[in-house]
Amino acid sequence: MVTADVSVLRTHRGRDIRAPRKKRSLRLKVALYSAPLRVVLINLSWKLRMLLRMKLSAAQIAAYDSDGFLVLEDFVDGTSCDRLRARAAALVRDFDPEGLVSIFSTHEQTRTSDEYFLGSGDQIRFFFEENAFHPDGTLRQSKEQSINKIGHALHDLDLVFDKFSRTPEIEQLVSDLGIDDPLLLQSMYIFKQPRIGGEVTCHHDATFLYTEPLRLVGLWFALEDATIENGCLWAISGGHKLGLKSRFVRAEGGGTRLEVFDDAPWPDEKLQPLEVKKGTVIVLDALLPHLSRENRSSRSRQAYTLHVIDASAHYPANNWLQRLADMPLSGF
Ligand SMILES: O=C(O)CCC(=O)C(=O)O
Repeated sequence: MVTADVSVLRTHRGRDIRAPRKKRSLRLKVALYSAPLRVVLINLSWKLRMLLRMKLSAAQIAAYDSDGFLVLEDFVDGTSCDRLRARAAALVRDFDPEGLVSIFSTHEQTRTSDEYFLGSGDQIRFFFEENAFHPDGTLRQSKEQSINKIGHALHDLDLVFDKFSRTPEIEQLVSDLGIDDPLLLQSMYIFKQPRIGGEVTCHHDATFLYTEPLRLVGLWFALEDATIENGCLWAISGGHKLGLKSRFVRAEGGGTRLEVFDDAPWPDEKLQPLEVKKGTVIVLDALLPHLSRENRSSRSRQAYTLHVIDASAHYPANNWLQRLADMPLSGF
């Protein structure tokens, strides 16, 4: 024990041997300081380890706070992107569209508020491009070329998507951005089909996925190069400081409604294109205004999005996206 070390030490012969005065005081100092020193050193090394493990630098976190988004190139390797694309293609191949006429479009929110859409929070469901159908309801082109997106619980129901979504890198990334107790809320596979890939109008994610307080991070993974021609994301840098404009909620009598808090138009002139390479992740603040334009090119622009919330925040019961009690949200 520390006290025995610095006081009287006895030999096996029972003779007192005291450390020379100078040496004893040094030992005393070490004893006095060793416990707190140890705590400080342990803390320092823990902080250092945390810092080293951090995905983001202080400058990147500052840029995210000021711009509302962050572009991280080469976040995912090409093979993982290809694996996800192959899995999405297989899901579409196995999907039978017979009788399904739910067409997702942010222009027509009443149409999207059908049961199929509202029940998709804990399912894997398929949503068609608005321009996919002839007036008689038949598909203009192949099923594979007509799907707008798949949502919204791919990360929980499909092993390949689960593996892509639950990596130490993503966990560390959202932790660096202050999500301490993460829950993977929503996943979407977005095809942005060649020639008919529809526009996603300007919005911020908090309109659709709201928490109190706002604790939501959106991750947009480019699975192919995204350019202006094939419909890359556009964002208003700093626009997350404009505040919450609206909420897309479940209406009391069924369906959905848009609760508007601020109907001022978005400052479109400030939109900037985010052209990125395959493997890049774009991190989006919950309030960042962003959009994507139509894809009139001959190339698709496939992307995967994942939205993570903090378990400490309240998730309102009137958010459009809900899950049944038998499939609660989980973390990494
Ligand atoms: O990928 C896109 O085209 C738009 C996606 C988007 O805006 C979103 O997921 O919030």
